[in-house]
Amino acid sequence: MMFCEQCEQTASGNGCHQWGACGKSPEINAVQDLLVYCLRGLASVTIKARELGISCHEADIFTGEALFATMTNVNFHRKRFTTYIKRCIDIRENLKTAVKNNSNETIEWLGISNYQPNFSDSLSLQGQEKSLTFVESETKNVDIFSLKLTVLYGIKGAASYNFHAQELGQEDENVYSFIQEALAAIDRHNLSLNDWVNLALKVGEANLKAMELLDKGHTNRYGHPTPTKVPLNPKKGKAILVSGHDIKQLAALLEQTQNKDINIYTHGELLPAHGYPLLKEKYPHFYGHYGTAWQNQTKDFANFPGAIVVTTNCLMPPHENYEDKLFTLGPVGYPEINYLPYQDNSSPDFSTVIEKALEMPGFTIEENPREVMVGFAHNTVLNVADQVIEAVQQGKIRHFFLVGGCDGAKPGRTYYTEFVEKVPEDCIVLTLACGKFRFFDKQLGEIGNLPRLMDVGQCNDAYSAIKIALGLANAFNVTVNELPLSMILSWYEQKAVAVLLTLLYLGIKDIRLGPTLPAFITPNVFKLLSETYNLQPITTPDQDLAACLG
Ligand code: FSO
Ligand code: SF4
Repeated sequence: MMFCEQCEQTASGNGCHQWGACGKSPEINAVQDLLVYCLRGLASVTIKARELGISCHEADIFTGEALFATMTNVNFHRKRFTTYIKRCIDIRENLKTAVKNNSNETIEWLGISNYQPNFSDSLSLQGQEKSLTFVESETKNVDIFSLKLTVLYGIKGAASYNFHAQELGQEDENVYSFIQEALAAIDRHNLSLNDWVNLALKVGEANLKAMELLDKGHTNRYGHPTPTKVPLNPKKGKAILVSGHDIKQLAALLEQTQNKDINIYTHGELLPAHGYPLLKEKYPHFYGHYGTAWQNQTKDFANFPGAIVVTTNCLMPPHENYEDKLFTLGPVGYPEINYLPYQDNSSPDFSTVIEKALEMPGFTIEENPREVMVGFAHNTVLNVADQVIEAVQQGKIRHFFLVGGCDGAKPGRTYYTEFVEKVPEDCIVLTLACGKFRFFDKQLGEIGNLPRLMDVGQCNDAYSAIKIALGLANAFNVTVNELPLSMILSWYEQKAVAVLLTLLYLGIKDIRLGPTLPAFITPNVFKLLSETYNLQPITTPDQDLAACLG
């Protein structure tokens, strides 16, 4: 028995109860739930410690990484969760001691903050019990439960972006403290439906800040993305494939593979990394892109003739025909799969990856050249804002569509391919995240000098799309909702939940969401969101296009 409905592929659209559609077993689900339970207990202690001016940095960073590890397709390794739970309790108890030493009052901690798992007994069983009690007690008010889950899943997404930002040296105390306040709120029973809606919108606000920090981390280190052609055809030679979202760890691998005659390829959400000029200039062996979105990895990874590193989600349970060349790092993990140790300077040690790549044949034949363009982030697009405005005023551009979000295996996701194919020729398509692989290599041509298909970046670069929308709204002297812009989004996991909450926090209306609505959103909560924001499910490409073009 298990309960999980945090992602779009949740079984039959109403929660995974026997086994995760993502491959997560009930045992792993239970230890993840136990970790989240312990993080909720740690959050209350951290809030008190922060009030007393005690440094909470260790708890802040740990909470982010631990939440990240519980997201869909990140970590399937029970031992890693045991370690996280032990560390969580240690950090909590150390903070309690610090609180005691810094306060004159005697503090009565809530039961959840005194909880002590029994490490000599099954943590899965203990997690299952906590999870069942939580679900049973919360389902008395299904709408509040729905919003509690929205907040929990949203902070998982925000925490993952914040984790990357912190790796790049960008931090904001307010984001950490909000994550802890939201975690602690899950155990509050005195909040109204309205309070929970407001808390969910605050998740969106915190996520906006986290994405902004991450954008700053990327652009400060690697420059602003510029339009860049990325080869899709492999070239002869030894090869390493890097998947996930972590550009810092990709950069560390590029550094460690210099002058080794190994070409580095991106996979999935790392495609936009080619747009960062300081990576391209410094590392000539940073070559091209291989494969498409995460759900195709069993085919892509099996066929890749070199070593493969997965830096974040979405990791699928590996097949035996490629597991020996697969490596994970950071919060990612799978039993028996190589996990990279970290060096003193906080970069992973990639020597085993390099050895594996050199042992393997690499690509032995050249293929005909194929390429895509990346690099249409906020700096690039807003630099040509004058051209965009002129084209709109002259009637050359009728409408902009942001067709972005996650990909996945459901057949209904062909909607997005069809939608882009049907977008009229006087309209521009902006895209981001892994959903773009449905149409990323389509030749949509140009309007004037502007490409009709522009890749804004990864899912966290929703920040860039927001900056572009705000920049254009400012230039046209209208609000974002008044721009000739429609957002057609696809979601899969908790980062997408965080991004959606950010858009709602910004008051963006008329978003179309698919391929299905989240199972954790009740009809009442959805009604509320549709009445306030006109959030609506996708229908058919023809019907939605006609409605957007009015
Ligand atoms: Fe995709 Fe996976 Fe980026 Fe997600 S690779 S589905 S929303 O993790 O984060 O877009
Ligand atoms: Fe099911 Fe998604 Fe949870 Fe996996 S993460 S168990 S697929 S709801």
